[in-house]
Amino acid sequence: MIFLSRPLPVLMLLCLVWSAFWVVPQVQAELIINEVLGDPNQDWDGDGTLSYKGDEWIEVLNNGAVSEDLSDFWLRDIFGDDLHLQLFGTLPPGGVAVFYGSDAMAWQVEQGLFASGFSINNTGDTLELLRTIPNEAGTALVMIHRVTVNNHEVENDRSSGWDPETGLWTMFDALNPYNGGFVPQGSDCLPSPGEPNDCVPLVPVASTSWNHLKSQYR
Ligand SMILES: [Ca+2]
Ligand SMILES: [Ca+2]
Ligand SMILES: [Ca+2]
Repeated sequence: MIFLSRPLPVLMLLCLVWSAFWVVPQVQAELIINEVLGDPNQDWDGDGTLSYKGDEWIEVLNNGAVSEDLSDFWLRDIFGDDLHLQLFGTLPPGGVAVFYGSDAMAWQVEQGLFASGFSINNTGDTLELLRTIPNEAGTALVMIHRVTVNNHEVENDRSSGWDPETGLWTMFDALNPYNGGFVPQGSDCLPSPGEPNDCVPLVPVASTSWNHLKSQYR
């Protein structure tokens, strides 16, 4: 695979082409950024340790009618020109896939880049999904979807994403409820990495009355 055998020149070329195309308007996206968690407070990637870089995650959704080869897609934030991750795998129509900061760090190391992960700023950030498009010069990178997360969305274990019921960008704050006045408001739903954004509430531990508790020990 050319990309792996000569990673840096190809990456540099893609960055150059990207910089030339940065004003290309957003096109109709079939793959979209579906959910983002930028301030992890638990081991979301399951590697046994909590990492402020490795446990960030970004989920994508295939809104189209055909399977997508995810290696044509890239993620980055708007601070700096670096691409943070070339996606991998395939995604059927309606499917979702989650990518962790640790995936980005592994890819960055493979490319000889600094392992910054997704670098989702905890005071808010804008994230972009790009697609490799063949053209006469070879390939170009086109930005196909962009989302912005605000300061109150990027707090411990809050995620935000598209509500499939309303089609609106919402916040999944069941692990860290938000009662402030900024939008999006909280939904009391759980983050759902790798799953559709259907609302799953936090189930409270079963409670009992004091009289019922006393009756158990008489
Ligand atoms: Ca982890
Ligand atoms: Ca962060
Ligand atoms: Ca989800």
